[in-house]
Amino acid sequence: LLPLDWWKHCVLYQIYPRSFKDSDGDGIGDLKGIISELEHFVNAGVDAIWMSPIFESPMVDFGYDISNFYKIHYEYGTMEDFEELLKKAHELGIKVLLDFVPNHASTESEYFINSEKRVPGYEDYFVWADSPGPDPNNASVMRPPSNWVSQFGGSAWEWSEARQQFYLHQFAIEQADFNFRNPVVRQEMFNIMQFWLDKGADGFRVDALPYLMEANPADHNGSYPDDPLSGINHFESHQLGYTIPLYTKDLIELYDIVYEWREFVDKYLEDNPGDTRVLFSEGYANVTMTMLYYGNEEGAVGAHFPFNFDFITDLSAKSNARDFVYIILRWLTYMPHGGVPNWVFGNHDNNRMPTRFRHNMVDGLNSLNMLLPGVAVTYQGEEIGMRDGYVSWEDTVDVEACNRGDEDTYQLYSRDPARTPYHWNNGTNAGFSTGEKTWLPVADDFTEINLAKQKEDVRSHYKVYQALTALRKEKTLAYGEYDIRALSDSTQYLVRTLPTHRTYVLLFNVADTADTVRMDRVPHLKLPATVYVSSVHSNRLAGTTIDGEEVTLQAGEA
Ligand code: ISL
Repeated sequence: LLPLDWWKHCVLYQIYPRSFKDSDGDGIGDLKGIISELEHFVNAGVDAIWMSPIFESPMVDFGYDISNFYKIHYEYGTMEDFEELLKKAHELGIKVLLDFVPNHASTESEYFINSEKRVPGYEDYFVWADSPGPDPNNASVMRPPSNWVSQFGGSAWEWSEARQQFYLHQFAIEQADFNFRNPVVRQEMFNIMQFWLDKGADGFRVDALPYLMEANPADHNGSYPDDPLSGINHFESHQLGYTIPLYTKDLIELYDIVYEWREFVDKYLEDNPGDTRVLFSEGYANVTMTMLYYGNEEGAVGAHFPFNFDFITDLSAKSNARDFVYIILRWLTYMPHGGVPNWVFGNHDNNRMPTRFRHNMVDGLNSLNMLLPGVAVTYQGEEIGMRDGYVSWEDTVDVEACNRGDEDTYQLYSRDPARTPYHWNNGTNAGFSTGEKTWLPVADDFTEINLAKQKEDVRSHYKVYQALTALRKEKTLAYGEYDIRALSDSTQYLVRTLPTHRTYVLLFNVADTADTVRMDRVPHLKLPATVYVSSVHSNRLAGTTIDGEEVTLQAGEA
């Protein structure tokens, strides 16, 4: 067995820097805070971290609106802090990935300011378009080029008085979409990646890829075509298989750009030998379009992997064991030959895992994550079972919630509940900050759910998590075959086998009632079997054995 390349079986942990750890008491997390807690990753068994954007930003979309791609945001620290973080993480054997946001830039960026003024070289940096004319009902308002709607609500076109044209923004008004048909923009993206790779970053999570390109007016009589289904929301689009909208998402041309980026990082590695630098791509799309990020049938290679959001979009507390098996096998079935799978249970854009599923499923879900083949992704807090925080309308800061919501509906859209500060302990602000006020309120269950307590408790989500990451070092889990099936509507098994090595079996009851299953239906299982890890509320302790024809699993037990 040849050693696996570092990223192929790593535990990847997403840090949301604003909410991880505040070192200076301003109520906002920062790089020094992350540096002070690097040991957490070693203790938890994490191999790599990716940080949501840490670059200069007016913070309309909390860092996803970048005004300078080459600078660290002042609230987060300095370039020296970043260099120190990188050095210390690397000393501890932890890889560091950055968030690369190629689709758009802040309207406060030099790029945009220059483009709006038509400074030579910048004229076509963004997607600019003329208006078809003034609104017939209100001559002072210009009509937008098309009916396209932004992801955050409202028209995706914004009028620029200065330039007397509209610019496209598929997200907030302050996030202008780059024009990827312009070779100067394509080159600048290489420059940005090169800059951070030269600093020593191990790779990138690449943001919002499905939106990279839009229909070309040249193919539509010189104008941007109206989209019959523009503005359909994310959830509705998903119901319809994510094939819409037609002209602003999943355009086939965008994949070539991803393949170019892969060539670029591979070339970078050739010129700068060392450990593999990676690209992990972000995008919600149907399975066929998602798989194209890995590469295509013609042999082009893309991202090292696209994030697998199926546990977020296709499974919930309502799913039964057959749904789980079906959705897991879908990814593994559609994945191209040689692809590395990955499993994501939450992120800063979606409700937290224990809230979307059930609290009693935390350990079972973490077990699936860790025992399935490939990369296990953890969003900060999942290792201790953090739940959504309550954020009142007054405290709501998420641009999507503010744009689309009002006091009655904001909770349908708000991403703030998944972004509340990390629970380190039961002290002031859960140990996140010594400040008076934190940028988002700390969830009030922090006295019950926090890292310090879970380190002390004899059994806790954190200890289960630690045991699981330790178990991943076993060769069977890194190299072994998998077999996954439903034993009943409630319970699934996952078996991992490797010749001459120990076999591992996960049993997971996803229902909210107990379930009894027959052991002779689990292939490769030899009784008595030793329990290595079991959920916090299980009656079975590590080291005990299972030896009987039937096993009863409590609700949510693994
Ligand atoms: O969040 C979504 C569904 O839950 C997506 O539609 C999401 O908006 C899309 O995948 C892009 O998200 C990323 O880029 C956005 C930023 O607001 C998100 O935080 C980021 O993850 C714009 O940069």
